[in-house]
Amino acid sequence: MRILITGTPGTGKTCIGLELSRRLNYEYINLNEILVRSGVCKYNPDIDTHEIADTDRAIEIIDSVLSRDDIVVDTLVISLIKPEDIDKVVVLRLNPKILLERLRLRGWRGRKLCENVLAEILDYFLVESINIFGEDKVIEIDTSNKSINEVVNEIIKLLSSSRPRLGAVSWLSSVDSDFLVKLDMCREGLIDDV
Ligand code: DAT
Repeated sequence: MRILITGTPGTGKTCIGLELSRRLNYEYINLNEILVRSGVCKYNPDIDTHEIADTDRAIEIIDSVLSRDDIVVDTLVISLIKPEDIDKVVVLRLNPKILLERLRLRGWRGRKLCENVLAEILDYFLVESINIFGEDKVIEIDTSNKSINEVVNEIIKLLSSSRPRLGAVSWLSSVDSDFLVKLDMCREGLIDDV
């Protein structure tokens, strides 16, 4: 089986992907790292992020990575992946307030920090995953206040179920509007922090 693990930065893709691959005896592949190391990305200092600059070469690399079987692929780059190459997509979710603190611990500030927390609130990776792979393949997991082992147990249980698992969270209805406004102002550069 080829499993994709995705979600906003800081939701636990690397930790959970590594543990999931160990438990399933699958190979763990960090696709973001492979793409950055292969030189197809360009660093954008304005948003302090690597962006894909050579799309054709990136697709070639992704195709070659996905020619293997029994893999857990950790990635933020889902738009270049062919849906037929993936069996299941695990989308990790995390309470935005916990995510904010985790990303702060990483040293993220200002626009980059707020943009990512807003992406989590607005279900960005969930919506993208459903659009690209179809809801039958998507498993959405709320990781908030759960250990890595608890999350991995939940994923393994859901992988063997034929039913999709969506609607795990609804951050937009639970965050207060003040917080949302501040995040948006920070993303726009109007304030330095939330
Ligand atoms: P990602 O790969 O999505 O950016 P990560 O795996 O690097 O995320 O995890 C980000 C940080 O959060 C890292 O310090 C480990 C911690 N973490 C991950 N999953 C966790 C969990 N379920 N409980 C507590 N901390 C967790």
